[in-house]
Amino acid sequence: MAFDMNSFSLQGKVALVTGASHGIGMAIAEAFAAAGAEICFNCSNQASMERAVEKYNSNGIQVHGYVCDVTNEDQVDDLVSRIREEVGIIDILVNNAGIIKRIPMTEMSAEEFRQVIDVDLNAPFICSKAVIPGMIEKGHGKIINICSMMSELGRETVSAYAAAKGGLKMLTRNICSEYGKNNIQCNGIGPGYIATSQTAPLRERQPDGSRHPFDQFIVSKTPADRWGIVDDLKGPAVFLASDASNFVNGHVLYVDGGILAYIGKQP
Ligand code: NAP
Ligand code: GCO
Repeated sequence: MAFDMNSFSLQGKVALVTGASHGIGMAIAEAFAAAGAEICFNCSNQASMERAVEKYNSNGIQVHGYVCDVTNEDQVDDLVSRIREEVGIIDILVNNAGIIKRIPMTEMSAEEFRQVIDVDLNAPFICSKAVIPGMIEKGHGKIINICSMMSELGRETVSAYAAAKGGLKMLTRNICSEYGKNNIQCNGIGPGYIATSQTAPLRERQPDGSRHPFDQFIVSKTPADRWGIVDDLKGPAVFLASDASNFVNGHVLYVDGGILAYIGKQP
């Protein structure tokens, strides 16, 4: 059968990208809009949401912006209901909202650990659980979980984040296992080290003007010889949100410039 490039189109689809007030989420939402989707996004506060709507609009993108704490099940259920009334049943969910706390494990409080697990793992469960019934009703759905290098690797100070992102990889596989029969595909995207506000502390110039040691370390570990940028995630996200990936399920697509494949430059 001749390949139809329209299989990459998101025309007529309703997408919810959580935490898309900036960074990776905003880039994915922009890509989905370019592919024809109707864009809904949420973030944690009104000011951030309003700034983001202005930014989308300045780029010619109409969006539906909402304030919703993804860790609060009642707020998420209300969000999904509102979107259904105002826009339509959600076809594509991207669980992107996330936080990180870089604290040595023995100095991290249990509450701080729980906060990271809550946003980075419990919230994707809550949001996925809220949208799956509508996807079953429509006969199709796409869930994309934004995982991480830390779904595969650990490093000092990110115990909560790695535990959450490792769990998110397995939640991805479980949603695939449980709802694949309903024509719902659940995959992950594992960004490498991407230049956003979340990683800004790892790229800060030193007092003497030199590059942050971690910045140099990451570039040395990346075959692409650079940090990723949010635009690097656009194509993979559209692919996993589109009909072009209807037989791809339970997979984590690493968009990392090759870090996971590479032992690292000889010192
Ligand atoms: P970011 O710039 O810190 O943005 C995080 C987003 O999540 C913001 O929109 C924030 O909303 C939202 N958010 C946080 N807590 C929330 C909550 N409780 N309810 C609703 N929204 C909430 O992060 P990023 O670098 O773009 O990362 C986005 C995702 O990619 C995260 O899951 C992160 O773990 C993952 N990731 C990032 C990298 C990287 O190198 N940057 C690599 C791999 C994976 P506000 O604007 O209201 O704060
Ligand atoms: C860190 C970074 C990473 C990135 C990303 C890598 O402190 O190691 O924040 O965790 O955010 O998750 O894929």
